[in-house]
Order: sequence, then C-alpha cells, then structure tokens
Amino acid sequence: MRETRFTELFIRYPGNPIIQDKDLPYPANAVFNVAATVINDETLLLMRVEDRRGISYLTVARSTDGVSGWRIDSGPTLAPDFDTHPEEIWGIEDPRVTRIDALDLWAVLYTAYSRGGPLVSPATTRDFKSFARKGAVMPPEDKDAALFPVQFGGRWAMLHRPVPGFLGVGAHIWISFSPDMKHWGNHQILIPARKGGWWDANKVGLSPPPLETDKGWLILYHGIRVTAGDCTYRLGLALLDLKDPTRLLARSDEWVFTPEAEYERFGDVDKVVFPCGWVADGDHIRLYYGGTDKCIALATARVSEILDWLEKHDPQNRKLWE
Ligand code: BMA
Repeated sequence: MRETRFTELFIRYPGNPIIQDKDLPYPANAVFNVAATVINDETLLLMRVEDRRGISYLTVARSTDGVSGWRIDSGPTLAPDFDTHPEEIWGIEDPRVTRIDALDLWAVLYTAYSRGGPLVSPATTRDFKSFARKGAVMPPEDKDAALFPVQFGGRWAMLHRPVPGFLGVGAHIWISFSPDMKHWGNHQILIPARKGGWWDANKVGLSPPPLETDKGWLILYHGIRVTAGDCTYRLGLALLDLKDPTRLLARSDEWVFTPEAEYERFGDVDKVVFPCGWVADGDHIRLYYGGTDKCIALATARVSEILDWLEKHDPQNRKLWE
C-alpha cells in the first residue's frame, strides 16, 4: 500500500496495458472490459473485443502468472449468435464470470446488445470452449450483472443495473433472486446512485462479481457523474452481509480508483476505468479492467487493507446520500 495524501488501495501494474488490440492474432479495433477466473491453475480472461463495425464478442486469453505470456484464442470464443439469439444483433459485451463449485461450472453473465437496448444474458460453461446460453433474463435497459457463487435460502442471487425510462430517479444496483438462474424476482434496490455533486451521482453499476471475505461480500462498483464536459468512470467500495446480501453493511463515500494513467484517460472513450473481473489468491487481488474502451490493464490490492479502509470510511450518517 502506497502512503500518500490519500490511501491508494489499488496499485497499477507498471507494465500496463497488459493486453492491447495489437496483441490479438487478427485485426480488431479494441480489446477491453474483461472477466477473470482461474482454471487448471491458470488465469483465464474472457475479454470483450470490438471489431471495426462496432460489434463486440468475447475471446479467451490464458496465462500462468496472470500478468504476462497471454495465449489468446485464434478466433472469437463466444460470438453473437443472431440466428438462435436475435437479441444479440449488435453484439455481446462486458462479461462477468462466477465460479459455481456446487454445479462444477462457471456462469457467464454478459450484455446482449439488442434492438431494444442492453439485456442481461447468462450462459454456463465447464471449459470456456462450449457455452450453454439461457437467453436474455431481464428486459432492457439492464446490464452490469453478476451472480453470487452460492445460493441464499435455496435461491440464486444476481446483482444488476436496470435503467428506468425516467432517468430522474437514477440508475441503481439492484439485487434479484431466482430458483433456476432463468426466472428472476424479488427485485430490490441495493446500492443507490447518489445525487447532486457526488462522484457517483448519476449511475452506479457492479464492476467484478461479489468477492467472499470474512467480513462480508466485497463489492467494487463503478460510479458516473455527468459534467458539462463529459463523464468520468470511477470505482467505489461496498460490503454486503454474508448470509443476507440484501443488507448493505458498508459503503465508502469516496471513490478509490479514478482514471489517471494515459491509457485510462485518452482512448476510444476518455476517462474510463471499467473492471469486470478480479482474482483473489489469499489476501492478494489482481483486478483486471478496461481502459478508455481500448485496452486491458491490471492493478493489485490486498483484501485485508481494503476491508480495514472500508471499515474506517463507512459513514454512519447515510442521510447525505439522499
Ligand atoms: C458503459 C458500458 C461499458 C463502457 C462504458 C464506457 O455503459 O457500455 O461497456 O466501457 O460505458 O463507455
């Protein structure tokens, strides 16, 4: 942890960006928002690749140290399938991957970009070669979804971010429950976007899937404040109760990561850091994120330091969020 005026919980890898479009074995415009997991003792990234039409698909990269030596699939690993899933007409984007030990599989929740807007679409896989799609499970606009790795009272739980037709009420992180991962209900707002001048005033959305810790489910989320010039994507922290994830135990007032490096500030969409995956190895976290919708970068952190910081930075007075 670097001690400066602010505590820097996430430290950028000096060799960033770790993967760029020129590293792909074929031409593409960009490779960016990326999910992460561990399979056969290797780090696996499920990367969003955007072609020159503006359509995205997902491709796998594998590495033994999770930092370098990436072996990238020779073509799209999971591509939009318009014939069987017409809701994928404008591509598939921003996956989150959750390992589900009880089912011996991974659940991939991605955004299907339909004619009607973004939809939450789950698929399952055992090898990241073949995938069983479940079809879209939420009406538009809804994205930034991930599953918890365990059930609660016999039901799966999902975090996601619907955008209401009336934007005056904000775009919040919701939690929903399902007996079968396909039919979802008991929807409720869990982490609301704040208002006014707050860094996360206009929209919030889950970043990587919830991470189980001794103190609760650790949540890293992105927040957006629209300004006269444009908007900035920053990251903040929250903690949910382990047994009842509808209980928000803590949430930081301050953001913990903001676009600072060149590859986070200038690209296809300026001032965007957008993680979709992290890998925890004991206390050590590797966070994988898209920079400016153009490249993939890595930052490292310590779970214990994040939890200590969050405990000290959870405001007792939540009235200011209203
Ligand atoms: C969000 C998503 C992300 C993207 C970000 C910044 O709405 O679409 O895929 O990285 O905007 O453009």
